[in-house]
Amino acid sequence: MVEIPESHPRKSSLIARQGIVEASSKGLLAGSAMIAHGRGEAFDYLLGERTTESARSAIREASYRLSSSEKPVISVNGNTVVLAGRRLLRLAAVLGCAIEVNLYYRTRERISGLLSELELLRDLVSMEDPPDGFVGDWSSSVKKIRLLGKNPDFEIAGLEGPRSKCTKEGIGCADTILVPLEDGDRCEALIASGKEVIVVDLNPLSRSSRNASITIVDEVSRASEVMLEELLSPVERSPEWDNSKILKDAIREMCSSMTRV
Ligand code: PTJ
Repeated sequence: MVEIPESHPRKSSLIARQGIVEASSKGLLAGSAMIAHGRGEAFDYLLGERTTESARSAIREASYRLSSSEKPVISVNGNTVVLAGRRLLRLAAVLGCAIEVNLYYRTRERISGLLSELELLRDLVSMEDPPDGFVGDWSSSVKKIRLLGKNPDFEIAGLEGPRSKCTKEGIGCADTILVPLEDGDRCEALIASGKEVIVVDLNPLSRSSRNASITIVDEVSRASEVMLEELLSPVERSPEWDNSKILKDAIREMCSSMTRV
């Protein structure tokens, strides 16, 4: 592992890359994971690698819907576990919900490997300090998080092949799903099956971004940190949610960063 000096202006981006490279060499990621990551980085560069005001309002609305839903679930793929696994476990402990490993390029080995990774992280998170504002027994809330995905017993209607496989206990029965880096087809199918779908995607033009109930145009690990803060503050629902406005705001932010050159 290369030592990255504290003063390096792109330290967090380089650490994220290292994580992706290492996980890839362990066989945890899809073959195209680095391409997806690179695309995300390019959009993030245009956003100024920060959570914009409109992304924060999407995170606030998403927090409201997740905390007021009956059966929320967090769906994770390979890139998401590597970049934001620890932070999403903290979210799951606060929400009292399960995390399901659900892959686009599904193999039994990757599912097992990613679940083992999450089990390790769950042990570490259970020993961390609780987030500010959390009430209850942190360690037992973390240890209780169900990690699903190994034994799929349900199919997402309208999708063919291995990517339709999921568990009834998790995605199958959920009313609200947080799905970072989602595939466009699956996002459409989940929406069509009546679920609220909250997507985190740095690309405001992707089909997932355009189809989701709420789109958080932000980097997944950053967005997860902000969501934890929002979940632990009193959250309110917007009277009327206009997701297309969020996408337009993100595109405007990106265009204005280019004209500042
Ligand atoms: O682990 P698997 O098998 O489920 O496969 C995962 C990938 C990501 C390889 C697969 O779902 C895929 O090919 O995704 P796409 O179609 O390339 O879409 C990924 C989207 O996520 C793109 O729109 C990227 O801009 C965006 N993205 C990439 N990295 C991040 C991101 N969004 C938020 N945070 C990131 N760190």
